[in-house]
Amino acid sequence: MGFLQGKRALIVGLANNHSIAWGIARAMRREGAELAFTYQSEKLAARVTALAAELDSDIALRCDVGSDADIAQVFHHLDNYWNHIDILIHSVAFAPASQLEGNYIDDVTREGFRIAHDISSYSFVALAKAAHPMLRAGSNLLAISYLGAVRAVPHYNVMGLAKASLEANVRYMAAALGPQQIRVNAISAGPIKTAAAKGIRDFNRMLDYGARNAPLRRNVTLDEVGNAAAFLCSDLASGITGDVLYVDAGYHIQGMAVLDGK
Ligand code: 0WE
Repeated sequence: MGFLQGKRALIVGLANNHSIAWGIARAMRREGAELAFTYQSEKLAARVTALAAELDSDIALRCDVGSDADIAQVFHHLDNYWNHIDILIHSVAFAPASQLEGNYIDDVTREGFRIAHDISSYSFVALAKAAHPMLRAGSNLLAISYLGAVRAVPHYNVMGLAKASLEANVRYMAAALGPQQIRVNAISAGPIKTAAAKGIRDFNRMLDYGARNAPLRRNVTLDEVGNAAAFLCSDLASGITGDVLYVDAGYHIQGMAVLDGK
């Protein structure tokens, strides 16, 4: 029997079969969870519905996390299928493309800052607020972060501030929900070639740099992030809350780039 048998997971942020959300969904389904999904816009409806079906789910609901009305609708609809939610996955980030290149000081704008923080951080607590009536003791919330939250990564720019906010959100949410035995954590994933990554200049070079300099001398896979997510949201991790677990082939522990390629 899987270690998520009988658990119900709502997964926000699935776009295609390269999404981190897909790695998480697969691992959770393998461990016995029942799944529901949201998708950002009508143009993703058919694809997400088909992916949901691959994992035996017939629940795919439209939700733009920038809209409180959309978020309210999701839980209103979900109420028809489920009477509680055990797991909520937030795997969503966005900043306008102009914010993810060039010099931080030169290129950051008030609007870019606002959008990055709204979609990438506020949306996590907005979903938690709306989900709250369906959560119960033992429920788990999980967000996906990146090293740029705590280190200055070239070109990550205002997304780094938004991920720092997301990680602080994890701590404040964990503190607020802990007394109800609801846990909140994040995974800080190493770079992965997702659809979002395709819009980023020099992404292949970043992947290559990571693979040459991480202790494991490679990048991480969707399955590795998925497995860690399944663990954190399971009763196996019942003592862990408010934390950020690095799933990055060890990259973040290095103090210097590898010398001479060794
Ligand atoms: O969080 C991210 C990227 C998320 C993201 C991606 C896009 C591309 C398309 C947010 N907003 C947008 N907006 C778009 O218009 N990552 C961890 C991947 C990533 O992105 C980078 C990275 C890494 C790693 C950007 C610059 C430098 C490194």
